[in-house]
Amino acid sequence: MYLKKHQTRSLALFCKVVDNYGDIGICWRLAKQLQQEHDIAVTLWVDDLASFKRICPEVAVDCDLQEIADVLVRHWQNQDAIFTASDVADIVIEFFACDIPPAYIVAMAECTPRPVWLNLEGLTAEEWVEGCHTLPSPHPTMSLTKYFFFPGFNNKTGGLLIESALEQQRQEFQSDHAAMYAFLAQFGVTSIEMASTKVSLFCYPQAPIASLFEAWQDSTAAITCLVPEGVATDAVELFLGQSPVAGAMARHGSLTVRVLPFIPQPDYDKLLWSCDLNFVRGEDSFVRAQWAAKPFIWHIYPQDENLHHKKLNAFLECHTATTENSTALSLGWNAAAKENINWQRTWSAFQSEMPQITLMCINWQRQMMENGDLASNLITFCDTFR
Ligand code: TRH
Repeated sequence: MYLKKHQTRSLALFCKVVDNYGDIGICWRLAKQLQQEHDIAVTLWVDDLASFKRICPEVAVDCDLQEIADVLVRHWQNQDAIFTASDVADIVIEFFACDIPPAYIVAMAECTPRPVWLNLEGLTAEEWVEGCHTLPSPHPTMSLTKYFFFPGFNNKTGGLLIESALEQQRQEFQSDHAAMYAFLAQFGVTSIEMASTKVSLFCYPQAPIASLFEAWQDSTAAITCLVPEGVATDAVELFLGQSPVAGAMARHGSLTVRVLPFIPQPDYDKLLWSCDLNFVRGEDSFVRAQWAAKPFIWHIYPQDENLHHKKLNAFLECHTATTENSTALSLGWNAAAKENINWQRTWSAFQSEMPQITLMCINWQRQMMENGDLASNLITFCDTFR
């Protein structure tokens, strides 16, 4: 395992990109943070460099081994690759129960002492997670134990990913109106739009975007919707009357829609910080919206048999920054409402509550920070084996 001179510990993080950008988005944040804040030599094994490049333009898609931000990035292509005990890191993390190469597992069993082996699970607010967090799972045939590690919303879980400098960066950025304006102006946002209700829109294609756009067009206050290229393309194209490429824009009634390029991960944070309301999805943008301390509506990743509705309701129950109208919007956005939602009426009520919800979001964000950050909680757990 490759260690820099001063480093005493190594960690291998295995990431399979199941879909979209969240898998690599989360793993990339975690890898960087462990390297930078815990001084651990991190190797990130990832099977899809093209998805990685979308959120991190420094990635070379044709390179099997590269160093980015001091993290060793390896293209994980071959499940049958050969490994020996000397290749094994002190801490091994598989993300979302991805199957790490069998030879790596055999090599782990040959190590003395054994590495700490974790399965980093997906985020859910469901209560059962508290009972499963850090549970051991002995290997059926080898003398090896894997431990479950769950992110979550309270101190009975691993908490949420947050870099130590993020909060200060956010506060500085949000208190600097000129910086926010300069950031949004690069996407064509005008000073008049700057004074409108600014909304970022990141969702899955099945969201009822057309209904929301209609409500926004009829809104009494101006709304500027910033949507990354490739998101909600059909509805956005219909609204624009042209191809939804980066730079395209149109205004109908109170609503201006602007298509943004898909931006690098640190800029996506700035987008969330700059907007008054964020529509986010999946896991990573959902967490980042909470750190932005602004109101957000979550489009949860759809699962078979509407399993995701259970997860959505579990979150809405624990999230303290909700009102009747924000809950109605969330349920309607996820097709989880028992009755049809009147988008115009609900939006208008929600919009007038936004200042109050923003204060509630600031409190929620503080509450989440009290749980500690996921990377530190994970290392503290690993330290118990030392
Ligand atoms: O992209 P997602 O839908 O990803 C995931 C995965 O699909 C995964 O398989 C699934 O398990 C999970 O959802 C629940 O949504 P997410 O998690 O929000 O990830 C998006 C990432 O893309 C996040 O790191 C932020 C980043 N991003 C940018 O860097 N630039 C952008 O312009 C945008 C819109 C996002």
